[in-house]
Order: sequence, then C-alpha cells, then structure tokens
Amino acid sequence: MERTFLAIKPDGVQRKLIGEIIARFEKKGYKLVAMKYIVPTRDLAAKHYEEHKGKGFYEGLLDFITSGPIVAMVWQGKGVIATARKMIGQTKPLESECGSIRGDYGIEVGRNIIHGSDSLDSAEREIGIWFKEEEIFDYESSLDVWVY
Ligand code: RTP
Ligand code: MG
Repeated sequence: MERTFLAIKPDGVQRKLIGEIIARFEKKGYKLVAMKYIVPTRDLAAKHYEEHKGKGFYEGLLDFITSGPIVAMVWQGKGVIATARKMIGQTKPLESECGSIRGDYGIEVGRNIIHGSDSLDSAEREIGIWFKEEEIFDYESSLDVWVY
C-alpha cells in the first residue's frame, strides 16, 4: 500500500492545529502508521530539504523548521501521495483552494503549516530519513472494508 511522509511544521503545532490536521486524514480514510513529535536537528532538516540547497529561502527555511517541535508522520492508503498534496494545497497559502489545509489556515509561504512528499521517490526518501522500519506500524483495520 502507498505511503507518504507528512509533517506538521512548527507553526501548525504552535497554532494548535495538530488535532484538526490529523482528523482530516483520518476522516478521508487514510491510516496513520508512524508518528513522532520532535524538534528536528539542522542536519535532519538539511537532509529533508536538500533539493532546495542554495535557494534564497533555504537557510530561513531551516531556521524555521528547526525552531520548535514538529509532528512527523507516515500515512498509508490508495493514492495517498497525490491526494495528501491536494488536501494540503499549493505552496503559497493565498493560492491554495479554500477547503485545503493551507487554503483554510495559512497566509504566508514561509508559514504554510504542513509538509507533504511530492512524489513516490521523495516519499520513500523522506520516510527513510525520518523513520526506521521498526517505527512504522501497519495494522489490520476492520474499517478498511468500508473504505475500499
Ligand atoms: P513542502 O516541501 O514544505 O511540503 O512545501 P512545497 O512542496 O509545497 O514547496 P517546496 O517548493 O518544496 O518548498 C519548500 C518550502 O520552502 C518554503 N518556501 N519559501 N520564500 C519562498 O519563496 C519560498 N518558497 C518555498 C515553503 O515553506 C515551502 O513549503
Ligand atoms: Mg516540497
């Protein structure tokens, strides 16, 4: 089953949006299979955002993402990578559809609440950066028959 890496960024945590965000993915039908609450080290954040190294916003992005606790998660289910991106919205909250997380709760690109992997390759890479295999718990759910 497909998996993606999602992280509620420091602004999402500080603004008390953890429950709201997790509830959206649960209600959609996706399964939370790993989660940790951590302040990322700069090394970890740099590895995560290595594709942006050298860009103007890169150092500020690392400052921000290491500025407080985040909720790192792995979510599982059919089409979860693309669907989670749709549920998250565009990079810029003001360009995000209302109904998406960034469209409903954000204003600034540098405070856009949540991260989501953008492809199968990045999902696999990011899950490997943030979690060990033994920290991921898939389980049988009797509800699955009503989702699929
Ligand atoms: P993310 O990786 O955090 O899920 O966001 P994304 O795919 O929608 O956007 P991406 O292009 O990967 O950019 C990563 C994060 O960098 C910050 N950013 N700032 N000031 C700027 O122009 C700018 N552009 C990007 C955002 O916080 C973005 O989420
Ligand atoms: Mg990205």
